[in-house]
Amino acid sequence: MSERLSGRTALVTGSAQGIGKAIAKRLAADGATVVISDINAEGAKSAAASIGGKARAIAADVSDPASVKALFSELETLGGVDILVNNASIVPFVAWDDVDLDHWRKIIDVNLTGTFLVTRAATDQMRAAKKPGRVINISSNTFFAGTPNMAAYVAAKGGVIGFTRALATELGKYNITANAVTPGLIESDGIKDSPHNQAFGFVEMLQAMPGKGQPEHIADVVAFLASDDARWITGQTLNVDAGMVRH
Ligand code: NAD
Ligand code: 4PL
Repeated sequence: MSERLSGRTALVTGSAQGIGKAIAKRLAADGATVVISDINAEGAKSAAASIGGKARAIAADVSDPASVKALFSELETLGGVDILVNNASIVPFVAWDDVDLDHWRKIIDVNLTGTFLVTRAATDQMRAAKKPGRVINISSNTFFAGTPNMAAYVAAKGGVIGFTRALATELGKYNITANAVTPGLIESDGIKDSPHNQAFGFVEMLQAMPGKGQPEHIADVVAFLASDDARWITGQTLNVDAGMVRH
C-alpha cells in the first residue's frame, strides 16, 4: 500500500456516507490522518470506526459559522489540516415549479456558503502554520449538463467552480492549491435513496464508457489531487464522469 500522504491531516466534510466516506477511506489508505466531519454525528462516528486507524469524527454543520469555528478549534489541537476536501452538500431533486426562495437559500447556504466558511477557516490555519496545503472542492458535472430538477444545486456547483478559480489565485503564493472535481452521477448512499437513482439508464447512454459511477471513482481522483504528484495543478476543474460531458 502506498503511503504518499503520511504525516498529513485531511478534513473531509460530509463524510459520514457516500462519496465523502470513500474519499476519507482512500486518503487514510494513502497514510493520512483523516477527520470525518458531518452534520450527522452518529454517522460520522461509525464511518470513522469503519475506517479505523487514524480516522476520527468531529460533527459540524458547514453552513453554521459557530459550528465551523468549533470544528477548527478542535482541529487546532490535532495540529491543523494539510488537506481540505469540501464534499458536504445537499443533493436535491426538486421540480422547477417547486423551486422557491427558501429552497434556493438553503442549497446556496450549504453547498456554496458552507464551502466558503470551511475554506476560510482551513486556509487561514494552513497559512498561520506556514504549511503547504490542498483544497479540493467537490462540484458536479450538472454544472456542464444543466441537469433537470436541481436548478439551485447547479447554480451552487457553478459557484463552487468560480470560487475555486479565484481561490487558486489568492492562495498560490502560500503554496496552497485549489482544484475542483466534477463527478457525474454516482451510486452513493444519498443517490440510492433518491429519485436520481432512476437516472442511471439515461446517464449510461451518454457516457463514453458503460457502468454505474461509484464513490471510489471519485475518491481515487481526489487522492491524486491531494498527492505531491499534483503539485503543479491549481485552479482546475477535473471532470470524472466516464465521458458523459466533454468540455
Ligand atoms: P450523500 O447525500 O450520500 O452524502 C452527503 C453527506 O453530506 C451526508 O452524510 C450529509 O449528512 C452531509 N451533509 C449534508 N448537509 C451538511 C451540512 N450542512 N454540514 C455537514 N454535512 C452535511 O451525497 P453524495 O452523493 O455522497 O455526494 C457527495 C458530494 O458529491 C456532494 O458534494 C455532491 O454534491 C457531489 N456529487 C454527487 C454526485 C452523485 O451522483 N452522487 C454527483 C456529482 C456530485
Ligand atoms: C449527472 O450531482 O452529476 C444526477 C444528482 N445526475 O447530483 C449530481 C448527474 C445528479 C449528476 C448529479
